[in-house]
Amino acid sequence: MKRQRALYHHTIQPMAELAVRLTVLVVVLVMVASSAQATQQYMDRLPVVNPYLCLTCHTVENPSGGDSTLNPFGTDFEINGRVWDYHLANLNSDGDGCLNGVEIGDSDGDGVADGNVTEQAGNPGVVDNCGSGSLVDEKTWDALKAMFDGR
Ligand SMILES: [Ca+2]
Ligand SMILES: [Ca+2]
Ligand SMILES: [Ca+2]
Repeated sequence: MKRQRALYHHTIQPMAELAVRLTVLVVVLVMVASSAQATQQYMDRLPVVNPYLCLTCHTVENPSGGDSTLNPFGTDFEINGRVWDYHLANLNSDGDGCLNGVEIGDSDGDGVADGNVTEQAGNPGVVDNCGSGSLVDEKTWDALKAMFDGR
C-alpha cells in the first residue's frame, strides 16, 4: 500500500500534470494559429469584402491572436452567430446612419451583392461616409418610432 502510494506520487501524478499542461499548451497554440484563418473563413461569408477586408470586422489590419479586437460591426457579426443575413444587414452597427447592408453592398442581406456592386459603400464598423444610401435619417426614424409607441 505504502509502495503504491509512493509510486503514484512519484510517477503517475507528475505525468498527469504534464499531460494537462501539454494539453493546455496545444489548445493555446491551435487557437493562435487558427485565428487568422478563422478571420478569412468568416470574411468569406460576406458578399462584398473589398476594400476594407479584415477592417470590416476588426480594428487592426492584420488581426492575430495578439490583437484581434472587433469593431462594432464585428461584434454584431459575432453576436449574430458569425452569419451574414437579413437581420445583420438591417442593423446600423456603427451608428453612422447607414445600415450594414447598405455599407456592405447587400441591402437585403441575402448574401448576393446589390446589382453590380463589387466594393463596400462604407465600412459597417466605422462611422464614415457610406455614399447615398437609402436609409431614412436616424432622427426621423426615431421620431416615427416614438409616434407609433405613443411616446
Ligand atoms: Ca453604419
Ligand atoms: Ca442582395
Ligand atoms: Ca460606416
